[in-house]
Amino acid sequence: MRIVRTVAALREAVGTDPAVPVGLVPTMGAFHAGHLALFRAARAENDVVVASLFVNPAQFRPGEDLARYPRDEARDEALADEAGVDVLFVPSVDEMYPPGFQTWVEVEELSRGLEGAARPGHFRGVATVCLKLFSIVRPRRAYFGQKDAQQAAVVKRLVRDLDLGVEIRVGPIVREEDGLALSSRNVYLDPAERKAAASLSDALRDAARAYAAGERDPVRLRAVLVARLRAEPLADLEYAELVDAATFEKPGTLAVIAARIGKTRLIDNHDLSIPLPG
Ligand code: PAJ
Repeated sequence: MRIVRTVAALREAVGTDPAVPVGLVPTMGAFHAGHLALFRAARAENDVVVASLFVNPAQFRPGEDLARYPRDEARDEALADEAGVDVLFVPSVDEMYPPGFQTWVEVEELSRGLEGAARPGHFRGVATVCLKLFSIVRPRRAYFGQKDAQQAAVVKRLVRDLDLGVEIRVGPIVREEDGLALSSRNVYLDPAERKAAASLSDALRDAARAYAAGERDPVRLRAVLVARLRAEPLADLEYAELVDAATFEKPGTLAVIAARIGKTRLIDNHDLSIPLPG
């Protein structure tokens, strides 16, 4: 695996032959099994696999965890190499946002609700860095996780609206044994919080069971989600909604949740028309 830190070195390592399919997995590092599953999916479908490791300051709000976001490049390099990544792109902030940088892309409606409302400017940062990565790497396919469902919807819309010609693949959510969705931020949880964090997937499982039992009223399905989260004293519910998976408009069967466990903000989601095992 090659490690490159500049746009020029990346272009040189990847080449520009349109006949060679390139798969890109954008990441912020602190790899876990969710990231590794995306690397493997890219490996299976492309001749060249590029992963980017860039903690993108533009998608963090002041007061969020940019400064303390977990970073361990040596560990990430070993894991990426093992999972079949050919080129790991690790640019500096200056390489991605050189002095005078002032061009931003915004996916307007999809960025407004839920995560966009809780984190204003977040999806503008995500869309801009993804557009930059697509234009630097020129991948045939790019891989994202369903864990960040609204992000995946924003990126799909970006590609469609700007005719970027990148095939967006979305991998399933990889979960811990108790259902907690893997996240780089789970390391912030102390043991009691870690236990309480399972309440997010518990709530999604309860609602999927209610759906399987015939419940279709979005108000009552939402009440099932809320009840389970309110029953966990360490969980502070931010939102729980049922939305359409493509438009993120209400109503739909995609249940999306955000909650704080102590100081840590977690998100999860699940399509209620599919049972959630556990
Ligand atoms: P990051 O949080 O590092 O996630 C990188 C990719 O891994 C995202 O597409 C995310 O949805 C996926 N992922 C995270 N946890 C997962 C899980 N438990 N199961 C499956 N996939 C999972 O998301 C970002 O970085 C950034 O916003 C980025 C797209 C790189 C732009 O900066």
